Amino acid sequence: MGREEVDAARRGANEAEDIARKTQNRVDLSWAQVKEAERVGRAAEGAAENAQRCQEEHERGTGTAAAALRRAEEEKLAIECDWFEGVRPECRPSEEDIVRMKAKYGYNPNFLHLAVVGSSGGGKSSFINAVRGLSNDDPTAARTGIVETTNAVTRYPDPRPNSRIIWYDVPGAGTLNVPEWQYFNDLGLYIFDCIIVLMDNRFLDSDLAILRACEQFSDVEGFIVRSKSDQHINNMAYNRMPRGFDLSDPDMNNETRSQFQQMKSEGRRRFIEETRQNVQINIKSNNLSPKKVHIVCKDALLAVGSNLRSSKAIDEAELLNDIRECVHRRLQSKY
Ligand SMILES: Nc1nc2c(ncn2[C@@H]2O[C@H](COP(=O)(O)OP(=O)(O)OP(=O)(O)O)[C@@H](O)[C@H]2O)c(=O)[nH]1
Ligand SMILES: [Mg+2]
Repeated sequence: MGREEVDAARRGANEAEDIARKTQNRVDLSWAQVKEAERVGRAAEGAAENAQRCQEEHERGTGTAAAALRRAEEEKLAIECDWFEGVRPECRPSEEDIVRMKAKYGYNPNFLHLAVVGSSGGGKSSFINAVRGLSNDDPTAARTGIVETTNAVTRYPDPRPNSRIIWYDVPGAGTLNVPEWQYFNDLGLYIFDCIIVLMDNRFLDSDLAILRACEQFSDVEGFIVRSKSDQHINNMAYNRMPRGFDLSDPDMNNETRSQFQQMKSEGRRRFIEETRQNVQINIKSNNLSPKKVHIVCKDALLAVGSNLRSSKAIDEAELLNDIRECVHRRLQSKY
């Protein structure tokens, strides 16, 4: 082989080597690219699976959250409806609350505990005096009058021998500045055996809230009593008399006197009818169970309780009897 031919063969071999190297490089590169692509592919698949899982979890989570939100909204709506209809959420006292309140009020398991509630000046203290057989001026009586506002729950054991009743004079919601629907729970009225709601002119929101609570707490028996019947009947009669009529006139002639008596019996009939009607309307519109109203005045209560007759009496005998029956029933259930 000539020199030129050797050089050409060498150049050819170099070129071939060069091409082979470049090809090998490309092959290496493609292989690496394939591997990288595979890795990226696997990572992408993993990410896709993750994304799918997340999506599903998210959907499940969103579904659960949406259902919980729907339920919460329904409950809120129901509570709001109840609220506007006057039904407040029922909150039950704990065992500790009951123990604390019983200790506070000197609860004695061998006795019955009867509370009298109602508006300020409605006649609560006078009522308690009368049912305990005391007139308002008795030295052991609860203090009464326009300036003698009872502003703390006060305990009055019944002074009659063998009586197992303890009376409690409970200040009105307005006196204590307690919201009417918290009044029952805040004052621990759930510990009483019986609650007498004494209304003077009309039901207060707190009276209705207490009657409602008595229905929820089946252990507490509620009574509705309208007080001061003598005063209301007198006022009705007075308003129907001719102008210038003066009840305290010592020179009043017999005709005027008998006209006033006639107005009083007419007023008494209307007062009883209107009171019974109004109470039933209030009970119905507040979704309370039917309940009778006892119409009383302090003088007739005191007289009837002492087995005396009273021309002012309306429901006093029936009320005292109903209270006696309630006491009897409760004492029997205790033993
Ligand atoms: N005519 C008449 N007056 C009554 C009757 N009951 C109470 N009163 C009078 O009404 C006023 C208020 O009576 P109280 O017994 O002090 O009323 P209360 O609900 O205890 O009043 P507070 O403790 O201030 O909330 C007093 O002047 C009583 O004499 C009643 O049946 N007939
Ligand atoms: Mg009082």
